[in-house]
Amino acid sequence: PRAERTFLAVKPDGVQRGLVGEIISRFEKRGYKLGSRQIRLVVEPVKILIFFLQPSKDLLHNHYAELSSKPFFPGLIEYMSSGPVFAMVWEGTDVVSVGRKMLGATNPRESPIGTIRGDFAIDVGRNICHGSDSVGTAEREIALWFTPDEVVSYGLAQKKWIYE
Ligand code: YYY
Ligand code: MG
Repeated sequence: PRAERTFLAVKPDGVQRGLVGEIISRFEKRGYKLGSRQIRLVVEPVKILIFFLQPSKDLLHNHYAELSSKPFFPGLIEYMSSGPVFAMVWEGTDVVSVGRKMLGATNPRESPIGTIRGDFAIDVGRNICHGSDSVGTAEREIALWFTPDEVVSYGLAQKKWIYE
């Protein structure tokens, strides 16, 4: 077991459907630690809220680079750039793989009940959340979405009650 970080994002449909709190809550209750402080708000002209980012198509092309030849890629970029995304860094033991299990399968209809996608989504192109698929991908995605000063380092008071 390793202490590691992952990049999670509530996609535009998850934001519009009011699922940000639900998704944060599941990771919080599990015992994981939120590591992102704030991100640049690039939704013009409103400069209101931290944690929100309407990703540019450039950012999304980079983020999903390995999928660029897939038939669903153009639709994926349209969908992901259609509104603000709630982007986060979470930290904890095996958070990349456990986080993926908490999200569920890519296709929500094949995702077990009890997972975020299995509980709240139906179509693969509206699967409400993103989670890095490996430790290496996570570090790449964190560096892509955040600057180093946007990631906080602090001790979690409940740590000794969660980890043995
Ligand atoms: O990591 P994960 O999000 O579970 O799946 P990926 O294979 O990385 O695909 C990224 C993203 O692309 C997926 O969350 C939805 C979309 N997508 C799609 O629209 N149709 C597919 N057949 C496969 C993926
Ligand atoms: Mg993926």
